[in-house]
Amino acid sequence: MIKKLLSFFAITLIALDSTAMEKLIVNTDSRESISLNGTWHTIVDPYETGFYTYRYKERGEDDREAYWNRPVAKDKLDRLEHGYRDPYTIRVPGDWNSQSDTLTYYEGTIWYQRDFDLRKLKRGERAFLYFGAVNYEAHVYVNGKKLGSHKGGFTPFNFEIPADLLKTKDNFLVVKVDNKRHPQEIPTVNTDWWNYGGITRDVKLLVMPDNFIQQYALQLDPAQDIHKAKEESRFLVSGSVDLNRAVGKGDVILAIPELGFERRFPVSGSRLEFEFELEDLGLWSPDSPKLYQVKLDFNGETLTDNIGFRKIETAGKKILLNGEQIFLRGISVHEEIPQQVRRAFSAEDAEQLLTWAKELNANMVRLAHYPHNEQMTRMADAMGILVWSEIPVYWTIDFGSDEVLDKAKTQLEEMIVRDRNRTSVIIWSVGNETPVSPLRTSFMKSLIDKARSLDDSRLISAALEVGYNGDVNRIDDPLGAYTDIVSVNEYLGWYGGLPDDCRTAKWEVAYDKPLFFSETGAGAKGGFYADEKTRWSEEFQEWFYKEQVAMFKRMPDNYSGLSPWILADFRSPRRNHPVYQQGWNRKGLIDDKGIKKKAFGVLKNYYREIESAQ
Ligand code: GCB
Repeated sequence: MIKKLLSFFAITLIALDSTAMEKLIVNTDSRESISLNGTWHTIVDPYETGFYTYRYKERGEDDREAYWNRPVAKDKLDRLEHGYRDPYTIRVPGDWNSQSDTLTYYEGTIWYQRDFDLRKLKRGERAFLYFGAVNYEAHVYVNGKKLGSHKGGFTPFNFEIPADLLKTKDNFLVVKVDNKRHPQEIPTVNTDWWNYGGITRDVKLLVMPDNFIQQYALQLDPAQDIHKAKEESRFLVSGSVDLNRAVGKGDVILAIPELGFERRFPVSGSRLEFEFELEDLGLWSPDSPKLYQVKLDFNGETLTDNIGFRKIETAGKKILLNGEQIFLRGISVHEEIPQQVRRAFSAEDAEQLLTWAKELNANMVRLAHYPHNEQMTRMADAMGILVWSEIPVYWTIDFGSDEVLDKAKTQLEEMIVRDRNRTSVIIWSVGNETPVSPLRTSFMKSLIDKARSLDDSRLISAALEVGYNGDVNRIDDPLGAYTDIVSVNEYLGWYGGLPDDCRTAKWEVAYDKPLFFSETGAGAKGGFYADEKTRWSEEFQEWFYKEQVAMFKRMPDNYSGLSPWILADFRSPRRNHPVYQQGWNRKGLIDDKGIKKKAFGVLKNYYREIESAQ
C-alpha cells in the first residue's frame, strides 16, 4: 500500500512539475544563444483538436493525433489528420493578426512548430528555451514531451530542456498558443486595445553552464542622501545576484571597466547581496543618459550589461531625479506600429516610437497598458527617456479572486525582474482605471506591497479615475493613499462637456503627493479638416489640446507631469464609427499613416516652453 501511495505521489509530483514555472533568466542578449526567430509552421486550431479527443478529454502525451507529436504516416494506408508544412506558416516574432487576412479577428489556438539543431552539449552544459512573450497562454513541447506552460501575454519565460530529450539534429519544437480572453485572466475580457495573438517576441535557445547567474540587480542605494553623495562624489551602489543553484563556495567578480572598478565577492548558497562605493560617477538623466558597461563574472561566464545610475524619489509634492525637481513631459504609447497595423517588437520599432516621442519634446513615455518588449526599455535607457511601465490590471478584473491576484503578482514580478536594471524605468504601475471598492483597494494594495518588496528604488503608481464634479474635480480614490504619485486619467471636454469646460475647472487632490495626469485626449481622424466645433476633425483635437494646456498652466504646485493619450492611433475593436474610427482608437497625435496631426504641434510647443523655462 505504502509503495502504491508513494508511486501515486511520484506521478502527481512529476505531473505538477511538468508545468511548473521556472525562474526567469535575465539579460539573454548577453548569453550564448541560438535565435529561433523566423518562419514557423502553424496549424490554426479553433476547436483545439490537437489538445482534446473527440470526447473532449486531454490527449495523452503519446497520442499520435496530439499536435505536439511529429505526424509520420506509417504507410500509404495510414490515416493522419494533421501536419506541419508550407505554406502554412507565421513569422516569429510577430502577431498573427497582421500576417493573414483570415486571422485579423482570430482569437483562439494556433500551434506553432519548427525544428532546431544544437551542437552536442559539453558535460554539465544545459539548454533552455526562452520566449520574450507569447499572448496569452503557451504550452511548450520538445520531441513530444511537455516542458511547461505559461500565462501572461507580455512578459518573458523560460524552460529547461532535459539533456536526455535533446538531439543534435531535428528537434521537434511545438508551442500551443491560445489568446482567448477569459474573465479570470489578466487582462480580463474587456479592454480598449487589440488582442494580438501569437509568439509576439523573440524566441531563443540558450546554452548555459551547469550553474549561472540567473538574475541580478544593481542601482544607487536608494537610502543614501543624493545631495551628500554628489557633494562628496562618493556614491553607494547596492544590489544582488541570484544563482541558478546553491554553491558551497564561489566568487562573483563585478567590474565597471570605465571607472576602473573591479571587486571579487565570495558567495555561498544561491544569493549574494553586495554594496560598494563608486567615485566620480556620471549620473544618468534625460539630458545626459550616461550608461556604464557592467560585467558580472561567475563560473566561467561573463555577463555584460549597460547600466546607468540615478536616484528617483518624491519629496512632498515634488518628483526629484538625482535630487533635482523634474517635470515629466510624457506621452502614452501602445506597443504598436500603426502604419503596418501590427505589434511592435524590434529595436527598429522601438527607435521609431521613441524618436516620435523625442520629436514631441517629451522626456518620458508611459508604456501602456502592459509591459512592452525589452528593446523599448533598453532603447529608452540609451536615448534618455524616462519610463512608466505597467501590468494589464485594467478596468474590471475579478478583484475577489486569490487566483487572479496571484496571476497579477506573477506578471508584476516578471516585469520587474526583467527590467529592474533599466535605468530609464522610474515608475512601476500596478493598474489602470480600476473601479473603487474595498475589495479592489486591498487587491491593488497587495500589488503595491509586492512591487515595493521586489524593488525599493522606484516609484509606484496606478492610473486612477477622477470624480468630475461641477468645477471642482476631486481626486480622492483611496488607492492614492498607497501610491507614491497620484496619477489620474481625465477626459474633460471629450467624454463629458466640451474642451472650453477646462476654463473653469479646478483640481483638488486628497493627498500631499505629486499629481500626474496619466491620460487626457480626444479623437481625430488624420487628414479630416473642418472647424473646431466639428467632432473628429483635427481642429477639434487641436482645440481640445489648447484648452487642456491652458488649464494645465493654472495647475497648483503639485502638478508634476502628464502623459496624454496617445502617441499614435491604435487598433481597438471598441471603436466602430464607420467613417471616423473604422476599428481604430483615433486619439493619436500621429495617425495610422504615421502623419502628425495638428494637436501634435500644440503639445510639442507646450513641452518646449516647459523645457526652456527649466
Ligand atoms: C482610458 C483608458 C485607455 C483608453 C482611453 C480612451 O481611460 O485608460 O485605455 O484607450 O481611455 O481612448 O478612452
